[in-house]
Amino acid sequence: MPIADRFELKRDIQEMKENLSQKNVRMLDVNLLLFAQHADSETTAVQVKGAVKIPLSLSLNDLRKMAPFHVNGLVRVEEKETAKCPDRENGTDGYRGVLLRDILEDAEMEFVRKWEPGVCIRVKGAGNREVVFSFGEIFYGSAGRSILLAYEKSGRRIDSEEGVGELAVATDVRAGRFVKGVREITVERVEIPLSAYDDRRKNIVRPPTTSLSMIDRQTGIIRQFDRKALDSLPQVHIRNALMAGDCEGFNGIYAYEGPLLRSVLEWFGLSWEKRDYARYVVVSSEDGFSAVFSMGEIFNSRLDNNIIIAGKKNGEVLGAKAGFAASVVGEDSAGGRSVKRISRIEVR
Ligand SMILES: Nc1nc2c(c(=O)[nH]1)N[C@H]1C(S)=C(S)[C@@H](COP(=O)(O)O)O[C@H]1N2
Ligand SMILES: [Mo]
Repeated sequence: MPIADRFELKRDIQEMKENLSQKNVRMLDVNLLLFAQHADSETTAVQVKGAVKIPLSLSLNDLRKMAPFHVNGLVRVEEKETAKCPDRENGTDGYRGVLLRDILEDAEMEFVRKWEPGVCIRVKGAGNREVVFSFGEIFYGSAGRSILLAYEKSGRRIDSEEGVGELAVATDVRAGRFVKGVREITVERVEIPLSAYDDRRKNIVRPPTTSLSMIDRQTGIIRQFDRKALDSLPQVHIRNALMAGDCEGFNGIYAYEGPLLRSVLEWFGLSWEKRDYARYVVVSSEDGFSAVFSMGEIFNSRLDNNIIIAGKKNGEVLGAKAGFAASVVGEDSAGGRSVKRISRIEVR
């Protein structure tokens, strides 16, 4: 039912109620309310689209038929403007719904293997709210088991005029990526062509890198980042990064060392205060291999302490194959976002 018709229905209900005697109102109220809610859930749907094999249109009732997932006692903390603003709790609730990961699996992702780290997922909701998640945080990391499209909040069904349910991110620090009335889930990929497969076929060996370019697409600011800059930032150690993938198979478990991607962005001039959850960071190499990191996972996750731009592996500077810097994500279950010979870090 189109939104306009629904409002009409609600107005009709109001009129009928006004024409009835007080005695009968209560019972009718309940029945009409149930009818109106039913009409809402049947007609409002979330569209799952973009780079998927099976575009989906899911109503609240469709979601209820999918594998359920719940998070208890989730404390929502308000997103704040500046670091000086006090932190405010915005309620604690249990959420029941479907993992964003499971919805995407049902829709079947179009990009696979080496292509998938360059994928991101854009979620749009009521009031034109828009947030981005990286493929990696949903499918490689444990955050993927905390991002859900909820249809029930503390035992009560979530009804909305626009869109469906509420997107909750249990591992985020503040609720800046929570989205009410979810309308669209769109799978996108950065338009960087992948020549890594071609390279291998033609036996092309790319030279090691000695610096990389950092670019902010919005401001146009460009800066070169080199080993000296890398060494000047606080170093983070990742003890056990699993290097394995669909394409390369199991390579091993290694210790890496380098600054957080967050520190590198801060060096560049992009601080937490300038975060925008509709934006993301693309790390890429000359061979077109790339990985996406969402602004949320870099600046607003309790799991943020593990995305590094590594300069050392097992205590030694990286070899020629990895260049002077490679991205490493300690939390990821595969080496997909480990971009070797990084030549570019772009904020989109
Ligand atoms: N620049 C670049 N980095 C890359 C790749 C690539 O082709 N080019 N392959 C990725 C993939 S798919 C995997 S599984 C790992 C493989 O790491 P290994 O070569 O050390 O096994 O590196 C990743 N980093
Ligand atoms: Mo891979």
